[in-house]
Amino acid sequence: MTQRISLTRYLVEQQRLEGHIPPELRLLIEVVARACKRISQAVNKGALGDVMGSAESENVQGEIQKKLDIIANEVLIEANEWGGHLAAMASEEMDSIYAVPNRYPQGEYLLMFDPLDGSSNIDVNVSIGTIFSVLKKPEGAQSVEESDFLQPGTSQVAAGYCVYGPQTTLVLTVGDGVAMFTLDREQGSFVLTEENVTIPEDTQEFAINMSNMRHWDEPVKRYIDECLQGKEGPRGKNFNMRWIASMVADVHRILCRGGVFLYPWDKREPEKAGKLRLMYEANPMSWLIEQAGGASTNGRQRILDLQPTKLHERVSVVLGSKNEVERVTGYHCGL
Ligand code: P6P
Repeated sequence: MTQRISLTRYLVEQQRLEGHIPPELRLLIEVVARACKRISQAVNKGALGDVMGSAESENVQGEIQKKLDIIANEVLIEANEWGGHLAAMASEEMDSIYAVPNRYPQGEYLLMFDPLDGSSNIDVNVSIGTIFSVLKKPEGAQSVEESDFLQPGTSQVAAGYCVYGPQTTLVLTVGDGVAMFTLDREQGSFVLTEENVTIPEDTQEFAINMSNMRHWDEPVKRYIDECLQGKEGPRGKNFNMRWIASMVADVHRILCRGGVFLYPWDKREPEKAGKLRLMYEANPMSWLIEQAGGASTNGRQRILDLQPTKLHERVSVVLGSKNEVERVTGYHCGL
C-alpha cells in the first residue's frame, strides 16, 4: 500500500533526499498542480458553470475552441507567469510563445501545455485532461525565442498530465519513475496513490480510431488486422479495443493496465506527419510511458529522440506496452 503523503511532501523529499528536483522546479510543479485543481473545479461544474460549448473561435490548429479550452489556458498562464520560475510558456491554444512579462522575475524553465486535451468530450461528460512538459531555457539566452523550445523530448526535466475523470489524478515524472496523485477534495490537495508505475511489456488491448482504417498505411493495417484475427490468427490470442478520443484518458488506462495506443499518419492529410502534437502531447506522454517501462515511437523512430522544427508540429504516435510497440515499429521497418 503506497504511503499516503501529499504532493508537496513527495516533491520536498524528491528534492531533499533524491536531489532530483531543484527548488524552482518543485515550485513549478506545485503551481501547475494548483492550476489543475482550479481547472478540475471548472470542468466539474459542467452546465452549472456556463463553461460548456464552443467559444466561437479557432486555435492555431484550426480547431473550434471550447470555452473550457480558453479558461484552462488562462488559468495556467495566470498561475505561472508571476512566480519567477519560468522564462516563457507555449500552449496548444496560442499561436506563439508567451514570454513572462518584464514586470515579473524571469526563471530558467520553459513550460509547454495542452491545457485541455480531448475537449471534444467536454459536452458529453467523458474524461479530459491537461498535459504539460518542462524544459530548461538554453544557457545564456537573454530574451526567449520560439527556437529555445525546439528541444528533443530527451531534454525534458519534468512531464505529466492531470486527468479529469471519476477521479482527478495528477501523473508525474521527473526522470525517476512515474507517480500518481489523486485529488482529495476534502483536504483540497493531491495525495500520492501510486509510485513506480510499471506497464506490462505485453498486452491484449489496443486503442486506435478504427473509422480511419481505410486511410492507414500498410504496416498499421497489418498490425490491427492481426489483432482482429484473434486466437485463430498469427497472434494466437484475442484482443480488446478501447478508444476514448482523449489521449490523456487512453494513456492513463495504459499506465494503469497496459495496452498500445496508435494515432498513426494517414492518407487524409498526407502532408501532416500525424494528428497529435509533438511538443506538448507526444513528448510528455512518451517520457511517462518510457519511465514506466513502455516504449513510444512515430512508427520508425523513438519519439523522444526527434528534433522538433516547429512549435506546433505534429507526429505519428505508437506508444504503450513495449513488445507491441516494437512489433508495430518492426512492421514499419519491413521486419
Ligand atoms: P479523433 C483530442 O482531440 C486528441 O487530440 C487526442 O486527445 C485524441 O487521442 C485524438 O485527438 C482523438 O482524435 O480523430 O479520434 O477524434
